Amino acid sequence: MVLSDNDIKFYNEQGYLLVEDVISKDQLDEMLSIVNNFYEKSKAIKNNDNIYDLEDGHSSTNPRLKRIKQPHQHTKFFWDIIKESKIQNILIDLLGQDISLKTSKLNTKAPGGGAAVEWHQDWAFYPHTNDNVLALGLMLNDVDVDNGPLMVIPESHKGPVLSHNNNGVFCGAINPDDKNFDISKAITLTGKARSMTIHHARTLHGSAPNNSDRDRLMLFYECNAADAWPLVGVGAYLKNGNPVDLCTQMENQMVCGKVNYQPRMENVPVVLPLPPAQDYSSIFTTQKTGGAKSAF
Ligand SMILES: O=C(O)CCC(=O)C(=O)O
Repeated sequence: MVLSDNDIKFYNEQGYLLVEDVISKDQLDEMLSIVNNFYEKSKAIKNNDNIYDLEDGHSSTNPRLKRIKQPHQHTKFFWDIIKESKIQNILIDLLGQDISLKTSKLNTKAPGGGAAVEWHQDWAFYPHTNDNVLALGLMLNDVDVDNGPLMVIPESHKGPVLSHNNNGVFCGAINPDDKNFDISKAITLTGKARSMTIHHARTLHGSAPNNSDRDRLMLFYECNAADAWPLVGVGAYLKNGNPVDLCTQMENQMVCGKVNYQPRMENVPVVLPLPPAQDYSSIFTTQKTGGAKSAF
């Protein structure tokens, strides 16, 4: 075990946790060098594609990125690091022995106003048969109050799933005026590079624009117990064109243990993320084209 009993109790009660020194300094250096290469390559890109979400003002001389999508699929290091650091054992402590990785994303939040992520519950994007589902946020640089840290509402994972719809479409964010949303309860998760946040899929969270002069590099891994099956595949999470491809995808995304074809059904609140917003290719475009009301 990597987490203490108190850590696990805290996570279960509060719906989030912060852990320090999750990867080594050498691993961080290696990651930053790979990230640097992504930035270099982005100089040739003019529009969002299957790797990059660009920030306003992006250019070949001043690369500004919102996100590098699914880095573990482009660079093996981002997959191997899960096993070669404390990450896998942290996941085992929280999710059990059979664990699947749904997706990864490096939210780079550019300096000088890089995009906010409006308040939401990941669960609203991908309800599962049970809620043994979480997201890890590994900090690749220091995250403080100025560069748009992740904020969470403690215990919100035990509360309702708030509406993430606007004008009849799934807009990927709650309405900040929702009576079940109390921003005064928000906790800000700051930390040194190599720290990692963990939040339950139903925990309300969001982050403000980055008004500092530094990026905010947080690498998110979204994982679930293998017996938690997604109910509706939001594009990036379930690409089941046919049953053979579905099984291959499920095998390929196992962090450890075995695929489980017997979903554990629990009495969890579910609203499907449908109908989709006009551009549902990422959370940023979903929130923008779905007309999400900003809390920031
Ligand atoms: O980058 C952040 O601060 C939050 C990311 C997030 O919640 C998401 O991408 O779903």
